[in-house]
Amino acid sequence: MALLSFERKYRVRGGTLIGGDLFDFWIGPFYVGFFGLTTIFFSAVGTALILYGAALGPTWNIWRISIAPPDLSYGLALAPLTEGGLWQIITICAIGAFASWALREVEICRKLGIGYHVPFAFGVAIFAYVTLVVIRPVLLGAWGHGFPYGIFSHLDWVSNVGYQYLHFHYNPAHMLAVTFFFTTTLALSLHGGLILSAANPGEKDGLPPQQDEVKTPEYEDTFFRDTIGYSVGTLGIHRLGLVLALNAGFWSAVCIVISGPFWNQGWPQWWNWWLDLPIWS
Ligand code: 07D
Ligand code: 07D
Ligand code: U10
Repeated sequence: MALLSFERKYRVRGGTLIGGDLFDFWIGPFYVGFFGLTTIFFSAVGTALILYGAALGPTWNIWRISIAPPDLSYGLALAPLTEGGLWQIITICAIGAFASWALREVEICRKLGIGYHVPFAFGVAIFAYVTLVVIRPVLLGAWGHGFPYGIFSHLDWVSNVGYQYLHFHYNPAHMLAVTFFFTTTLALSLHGGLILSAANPGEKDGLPPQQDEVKTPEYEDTFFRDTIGYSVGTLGIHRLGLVLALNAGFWSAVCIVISGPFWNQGWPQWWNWWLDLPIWS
């Protein structure tokens, strides 16, 4: 079915989580829904507050604009607007916008009658963000442990927090997260490469590419059986990709939430458990 006639068929009312038929319509290509409105609301307020904070700050240099969280001395209290209060409201807007976006995805999945895999996956990214700016600061007792909202300033935060634990690479959950990120790119490159190689084999036998046949999944399976002795299969590679990527985000959240709340020495020291094993004595 052509895309446009498909859209005509599925663009009917129903499947909303809240608001019934009230916001159940489209503007151009975009589905609106109750959560479309809340997305627009939170992103508009959050963006306006970032612009306001930038106007108060020393620079309009896009790389250097930064909205800092409150000083540690404010603990978990609300801070005055210009001393971290803006950061606190922007954080509420960001969480509101991300959660709205995920719920709007859920409504679209319900309309289409498909699974909730995509909003679930986005939920893992939201979880990582909430870990950085809510869960860990609450566990440490101060909003000041959140990261500042600025392009370069958030990099400074990552570096400073990393060195606070001497050598962040020794954090075992960071190792897992990094490995999952690397494996995700490996899996996507293998999958993208394999699909393109089967769909568009290139010039062969003097035929221009578009006249060549698209190869079946048997060819794809056989390539990996011949190479590594096993093929995970056409559905399997998508399951694997999702699992790898979600683990990357999940272990990232773990690696930062344990830094401070559950381990406050350098990460190299954590490995002393190995030296302390009774088998060495
Ligand atoms: C390609 C999808 C499109 C999304 C884009 C990001 C904004 C921010 C706001 C000026 C893959 C849009 C950016 C709306 C503008 C203001 C106030 C996604 C794609 C293009 N980071 N980070 C970047 C965010 C954290 C780290 C780039 C966000 C943690 C490092 C961009 C968050 C830590 C490096 C950016 C966030 C951390 C970056 C490219 C939230 C650990 C880089 C991002 C909400 C996770 C890289 C100058 C990208 C860079 C980079 C955005 C959180 C580390 C500005 C929105 C605190 C080490 N981060 N980041 O392509 O070039 O993502 O930085 O959590 O080297 Mg970051
Ligand atoms: C948080 C983003 C959520 C985004 C959302 C959506 C918009 C809309 C609109 C485009 C989690 C935002 C959307 C704003 C945009 C439009 C229209 C994703 C988030 C909800 N590290 N490290 C990680 C590596 C070092 C340190 C994670 C590698 C050093 C600290 C990942 C190396 C030190 C923290 C990772 C390396 C150090 C991390 C980041 C190499 C510094 C964290 C990915 C090769 C001296 C952070 C939860 C992530 C973390 C984190 C990788 C080095 C410190 C595993 C590969 C040794 C302090 N590092 N790191 O989390 O776990 O994504 O955060 O050296 O806090 Mg590290
Ligand atoms: C996959 C796949 C597959 C496919 C695919 C894909 C995965 C095999 C079948 C998809 C993959 C791709 C297309 C590849 C590229 C994708 C990436 C690299 C990922 C990163 C993506 C981006 C960087 C693009 C980001 C763009 C976004 C998020 C869209 C932004 C849109 C909006 C802000 C509008 C959202 C609409 C809402 C909320 C509801 C309705 C509202 C409106 C219509 C707007 C009207 C409102 C106003 C004008 C009011 C003003 C609003 C304000 C002021 C607030 C906005 C604030 C701002 C700061 C902008 O596997 O299968 O193929 O294709």
